[in-house]
Amino acid sequence: MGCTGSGKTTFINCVANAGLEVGYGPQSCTSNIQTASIRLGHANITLIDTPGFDHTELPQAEILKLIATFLRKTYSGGKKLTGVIFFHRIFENRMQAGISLQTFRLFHKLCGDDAMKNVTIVTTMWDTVAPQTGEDRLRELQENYFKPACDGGACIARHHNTPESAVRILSALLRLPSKALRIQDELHEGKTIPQTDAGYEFDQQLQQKCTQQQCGVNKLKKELAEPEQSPETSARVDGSSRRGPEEGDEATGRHRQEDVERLRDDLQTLRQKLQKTEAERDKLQRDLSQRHSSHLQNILKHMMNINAQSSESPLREVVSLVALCILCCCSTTSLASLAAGWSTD
Ligand SMILES: Nc1nc2c(ncn2[C@@H]2O[C@H](COP(=O)(O)OP(=O)(O)OP(=O)(O)O)[C@@H](O)[C@H]2O)c(=O)[nH]1
Ligand SMILES: [Mg+2]
Repeated sequence: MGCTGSGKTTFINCVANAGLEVGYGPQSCTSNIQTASIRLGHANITLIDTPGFDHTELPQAEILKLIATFLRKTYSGGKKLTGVIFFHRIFENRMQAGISLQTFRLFHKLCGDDAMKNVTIVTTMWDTVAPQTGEDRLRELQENYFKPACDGGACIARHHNTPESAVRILSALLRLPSKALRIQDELHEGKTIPQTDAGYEFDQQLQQKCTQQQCGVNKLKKELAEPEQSPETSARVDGSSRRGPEEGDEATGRHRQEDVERLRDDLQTLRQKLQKTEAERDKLQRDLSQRHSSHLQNILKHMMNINAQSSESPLREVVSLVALCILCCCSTTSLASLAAGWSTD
């Protein structure tokens, strides 16, 4: 697992000669779970490739659902994982690493603390950085971002994009007893995906993104309301006003005209940014609202089940009252979705 473009599929191809499609552009490549088999010593191994958590086309919720569903099925089929690999590109600067690390938090919740011993964080793309830069980044990752996972037993390994290096990483994992991931246990217990630790983490990240988008929108709106003069413009405008009459009205007029055109372009760019940010925010809010509706639907269904099974009238009354309270707390949107959900049952 890992971010898009971190080298997941390339790793599998490298060791299994599987010929799976790898990406070469900015778009995500793998959109479904795919597997490849190899034999290492006496062990038959199935390598499972997943789409990146930050897929460029598919929503993150969809990726989480895809992976969780796959893991639930393998668990029900009596198969546990021997190892889980998280891929991270060593060249990532702090900002790119930010996205990777959000992804890693989700990955950590999905695996759970108990499975950390079966986790290897594989750093890729060592050939694209100067050796010292790579070493510095690795140290920073070990001491900060991946520290909780390493303290819990996870290992960090370097992959040099060769079959030998991939075999070394897999062989180390093969020595471990297989283990169920946290999300597998949770789903087996009957939780829905949003009720799992990974689902909760995903919800938190979604809300955080929504708040950030809202701040961005507010900032852009403010900038549009009071277009700020850049220092360059101010200097030019000030310079124009200080110029003596000897430079003539024509030059001053031309400079002013240029300033006005530049400001108009800036405004146009800001408006486009605002539209894009608002669209992203609306999408996030829709996602959130849908998730909350499905949470509430689950709670209500559960309560109705209790109600149907309970023969004691005081309990039935309490359950009905709580269900009514939940309904009252719902927003209109949630109610609409709830109604839609009920009517399909
Ligand atoms: N230079 C270099 N390129 C690499 C390395 N590993 C992978 N790549 C390149 O990185 C690009 C992305 O690799 P993929 O294997 O498709 O990445 P992925 O993680 O499967 O990406 P998604 O399928 O989009 O989630 C490809 O062009 C690979 O050739 C590496 O170690 N060094
Ligand atoms: Mg891939």
